[in-house]
Amino acid sequence: MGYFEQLSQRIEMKEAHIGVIGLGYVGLPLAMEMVKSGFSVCGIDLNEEKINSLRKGRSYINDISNQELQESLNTDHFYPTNNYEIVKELDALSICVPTPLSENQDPDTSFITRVIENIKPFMKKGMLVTLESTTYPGTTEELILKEFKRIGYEAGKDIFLCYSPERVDPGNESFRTNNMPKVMGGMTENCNAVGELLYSNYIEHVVPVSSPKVAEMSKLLENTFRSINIAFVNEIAMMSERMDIDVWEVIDAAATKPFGFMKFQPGPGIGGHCIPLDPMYLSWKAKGFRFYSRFIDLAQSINNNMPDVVVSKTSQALNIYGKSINTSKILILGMAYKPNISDLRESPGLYLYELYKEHGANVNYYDPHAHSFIDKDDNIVHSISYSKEELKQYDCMVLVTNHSGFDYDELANVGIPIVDTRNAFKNYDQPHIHKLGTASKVHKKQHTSVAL
Ligand code: SAJ
Repeated sequence: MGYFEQLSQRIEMKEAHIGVIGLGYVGLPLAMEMVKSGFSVCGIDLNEEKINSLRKGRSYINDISNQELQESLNTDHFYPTNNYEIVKELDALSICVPTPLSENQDPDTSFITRVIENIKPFMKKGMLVTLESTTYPGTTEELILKEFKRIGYEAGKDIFLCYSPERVDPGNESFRTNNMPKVMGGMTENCNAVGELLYSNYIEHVVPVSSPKVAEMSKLLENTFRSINIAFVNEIAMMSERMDIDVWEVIDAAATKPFGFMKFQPGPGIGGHCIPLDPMYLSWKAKGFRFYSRFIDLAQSINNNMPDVVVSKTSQALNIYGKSINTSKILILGMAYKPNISDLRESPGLYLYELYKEHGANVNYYDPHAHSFIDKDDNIVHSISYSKEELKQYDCMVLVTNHSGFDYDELANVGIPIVDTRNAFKNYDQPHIHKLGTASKVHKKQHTSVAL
């Protein structure tokens, strides 16, 4: 019996021992689904704090409760460790490590290459290895297959190699790891078959494609699509403001079209660990084929320029009251990169904080979820404690993240200028509220008087 048949049988009998490398917001939920489907799972992460926390039944991932984690530990089917030697006992590995950008905005695949170096000494023939980290087309072949060939393994014969992009959307109650369709691209048909055989035990819908490259490219298309459309609607917002049209009303009207349109909304820029980064992986790789994606680069420049657009809008709003950003007291409302979460990664609020400071403002922020951050001078900045009296001391408030927990009625009635980058104050049509994508009313009146 060949390795393919052996591994397939161990999977069918649920005797296969699976490893998940990287126990973050992707790896830990995946490991829990594997345990729930009856497999014995080893969670590998070099961060000892994470391993100790997991062993004590304490989850550090919002989507995994302590109870769910403890239930997995109680089954004796989940074993967290930071020791790669365990790979010798395993039949399959899923790699879920970060793929950030380097200082000069190039892909940083060092986490992937470090995993491959760590597992190579303990690999054995007949294993399935699946990479899940978002990355550029060609990564699985160039960084993993090449290394396996070096130790004499042939894909589809004595090693099975797939790419299956993660689609975890933290906090999304409707689409979780088990019911999110999962694209799977194997190096060979055998690789695809055994990858699909394993994953279909804990993922409801596995979508096989012809190669890892197709799977890698599909994930980047998903997120580059978002980045470009967000940039486009940001440009429409700036255009509408110039033309004295309310972009939010325009978008709501366009969104009544039941087909052929998808609603995106302007904002102060894009944050998170996916949308700002993933398109750069694609444009970087394409350049190696002498293909320069103007769409991706243009979208990146528009989105990355949105904090400057908001600063300019703030300057206009203060100017109406004879003030400038310099020496003004500015309060940023919401620092997390999207509503009702605490995640600050790449958040536009962080860039705005630094820009207002550079323009001489005295800046604070209030965010009920994100309690503090480290600014670019390595100072810890804490969210202010909130009170209506406290708000009156500010010259301007800037709504950056529309958390549902904000009291918009109270904020609107403080009476100081508000720059609203999310249409959070859509029900308030007062002149002191200056919405991104609409001309400032008081400003427009002055403009008309000049015309007379
Ligand atoms: N944003 C806008 N306007 C929009 C949509 C988003 O300015 O119309 C901004 C957000 O404020 C945020 C950034 O873009 O700062 C990213 O927002 P996002 O809604 O794309 O949220 P993410 O970063 O959590 O993206 C993830 C992605 N999921 C995966 O990669 C597995 C993305 O593919 C999902 O579409 C997205 O979640 C989602 O829909 O929630």
